Amino acid sequence: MLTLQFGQCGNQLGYDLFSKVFADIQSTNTGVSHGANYEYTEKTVEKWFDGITTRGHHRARAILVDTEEKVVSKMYKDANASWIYRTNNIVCQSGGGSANNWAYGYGINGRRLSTAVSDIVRREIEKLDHFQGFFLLLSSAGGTGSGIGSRMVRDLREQYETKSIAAAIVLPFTFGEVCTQNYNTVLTLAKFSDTADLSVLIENEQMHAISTDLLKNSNAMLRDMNSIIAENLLAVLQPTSDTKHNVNFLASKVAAHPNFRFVTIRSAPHTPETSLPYEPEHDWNVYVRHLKQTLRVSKSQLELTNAQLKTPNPLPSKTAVSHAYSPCVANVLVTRGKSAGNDIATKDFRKKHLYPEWLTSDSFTHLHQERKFLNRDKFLALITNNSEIHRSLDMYLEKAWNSYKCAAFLHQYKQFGMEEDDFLRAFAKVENVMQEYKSLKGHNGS
Ligand SMILES: Nc1nc2c(ncn2[C@@H]2O[C@H](COP(=O)(O)OP(=O)(O)OP(=O)(O)O)[C@@H](O)[C@H]2O)c(=O)[nH]1
Ligand SMILES: [Mg+2]
Repeated sequence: MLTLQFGQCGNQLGYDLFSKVFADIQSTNTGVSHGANYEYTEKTVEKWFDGITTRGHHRARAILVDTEEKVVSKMYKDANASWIYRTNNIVCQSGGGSANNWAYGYGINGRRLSTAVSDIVRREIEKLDHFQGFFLLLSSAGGTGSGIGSRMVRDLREQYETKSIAAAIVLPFTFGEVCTQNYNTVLTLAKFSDTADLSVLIENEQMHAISTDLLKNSNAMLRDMNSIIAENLLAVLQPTSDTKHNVNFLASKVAAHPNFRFVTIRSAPHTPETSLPYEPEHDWNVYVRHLKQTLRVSKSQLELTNAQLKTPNPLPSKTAVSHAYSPCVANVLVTRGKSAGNDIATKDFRKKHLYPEWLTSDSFTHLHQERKFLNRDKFLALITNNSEIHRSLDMYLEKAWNSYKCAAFLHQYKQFGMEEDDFLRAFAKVENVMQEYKSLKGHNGS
């Protein structure tokens, strides 16, 4: 796999991701034989790294793209790291950033840097016997990650028609950040929904809430949120017992339909470091049931509960209330840790009512890895492609449209070559995707 990190968020998150990959292969409490751990480590290294330097550092197979030096320069100068980035893979022409402006990133900085990025991509792929696909990391709110990221996803699609492209896109906090973030988000989502095979959408607000509510971190910083994001992504991407497991395989399982390519990841358990020794040993099914609950739809605004922010309940609910679940196009459950083979019951995720009638292929996949993930006894991630995402899409659309109606900030985009038609096409694209998700119905019409 080849990872491309764009802008401040993409680069910071990428750094934390590679650090976690390394921590995972360094972890000692693996729960499996030496041989099985060796195989896991080999596969991990093959996926994320590209050889070892003469000083014994693993080299990340990654390309770093930014328009400000400060973030990337911090990363390759980290002398304590046990892994490093290849300095030749850094594309950074200091130009003071892209001013939180997608058009500036896409049209000006993207045009300036795209050939350099494409050259490195070609060089990296030529070195590989088996290329597993691209993995792009960026935020949708700024100008560089969103704009250059969008330009590169378009270019990669043109240059590598049959290769898989997956992305992790960080969505901004809904309040208190920059005013152009909603335009940038809509423009980014429009491009990725057309060109990437699979986009994992990550809500910063949700990550912040997990950090404060579940991990009891009263002063959650970006680094803390990145730690949760990186764990979620790795829980999905690290090797499992299925030998086909790679980006291409995941995309074919969870985002096979071209109208539904946005997914989210739910995971469990999340426990504060200090209470880990006292954490009760739940069996697998407590967590599986908990993850299923994260698919519940609240019936009214008043009943709004967010199962992702609760600790798993070891007892099944006794109340007779029948909950509605958001219709899903596909779900992939990844379980990591020791199991007795038949002690993970996944029938709840196979229930017909979760999936639309028109689906012909199998919409649920369970992947397992006996080796413990980051020293945890059990860790589960659900990668879900479901209707609930329409709420976030709708919110960004509405906010962007409200600004657009009064022509707010449009001149800043027109100045870099964007026209009203470009905006309208992006609005129409995302509106369409949002409506498709909103109108999904489960088997019995729920
Ligand atoms: N989760 C997370 N979000 C981040 C991080 N850094 C920035 N963000 C979010 O990303 C958005 C801002 O985008 P940046 O990535 O800083 O922007 P950029 O791509 O560098 O673009 P310009 O600075 O405009 O050139 C905001 O929504 C931030 O909350 C990070 O390390 N982690
Ligand atoms: Mg920046």
